[in-house]
Amino acid sequence: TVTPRSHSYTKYNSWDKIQAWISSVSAANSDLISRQVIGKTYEGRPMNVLQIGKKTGSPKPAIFLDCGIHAREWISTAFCQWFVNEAVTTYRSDSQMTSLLNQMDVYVLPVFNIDGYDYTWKSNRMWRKTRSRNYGTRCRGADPNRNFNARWCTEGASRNPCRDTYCGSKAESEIEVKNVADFIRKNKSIIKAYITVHSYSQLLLFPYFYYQLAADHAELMSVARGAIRALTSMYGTQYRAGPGATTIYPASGGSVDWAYDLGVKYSYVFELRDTGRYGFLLPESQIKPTCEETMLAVKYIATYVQKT
Ligand code: ING
Ligand code: ZN
Repeated sequence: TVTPRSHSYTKYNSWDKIQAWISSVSAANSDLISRQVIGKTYEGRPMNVLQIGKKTGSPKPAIFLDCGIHAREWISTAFCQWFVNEAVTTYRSDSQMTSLLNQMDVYVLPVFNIDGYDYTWKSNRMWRKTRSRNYGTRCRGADPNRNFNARWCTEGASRNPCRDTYCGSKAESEIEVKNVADFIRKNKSIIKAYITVHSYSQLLLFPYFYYQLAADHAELMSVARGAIRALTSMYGTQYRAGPGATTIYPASGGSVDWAYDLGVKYSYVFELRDTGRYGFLLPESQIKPTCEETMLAVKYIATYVQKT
């Protein structure tokens, strides 16, 4: 078997189901997948990264893909599961996937903000942040995507722990952010691309989220345009591409700017479906088409990076 029979890729899955799936999909595909725990969340849940690729015995160039940095963006988390399943089921039959996984590894973090994700299932569907305690207030959590050390808390972020964009008490105050940053720092010589998946707005964004063009702006823009062309070819879904600050809004402390400044040149943010009709509450009927079209864009970027 290549994939656990009981898992549904066309439904949203609770953390318990995702955790069981992480174990079974790794065990059932041990030729392609290795898993490692990069640390625990604030509430003690293990953060698993799946390394997907042909095992060659020597380090390969890699892509880091994370989903679910924001708890309520359920389609993001669904996409990472879809990606892993596509990788293991189309390796050997799809020439692009085969070549990619022969030459590169994809490190997938299926749920970045596990505590928050679990909270959206059990208590508050619209929760965004982590679940850490803050000093002097009952308000919990910080925005993990304002907590990276990239012009930390200078714009598009709040110092108020009760706000959704609270930047935290200092950069990497959130243990989940520290775990991911440590992992990427440790592997920075092999990580060639960083892809982080959010919803919603149908955008493909890249550095910077502050008012400055990236040194690689022209190349990042042209790769983004190619990725969007691939995505749109499937169902006609319209996307826009551009640097974060001018395409969506300025923000500091985001993982994509941090990864880019660390030296990961191909750093991208997806904002998946839709454009606001359902927003974060995207119906399950849209999981399949959203993931299928997004796969084309992610594979386009991955193949570009592989050939560069
Ligand atoms: N959007 C992102 C947010 O954190 C973003 C946009 C991405 C900002 C990367 C900064 C860096 O606000 C959503 N929907 O969360
Ligand atoms: Zn988000």
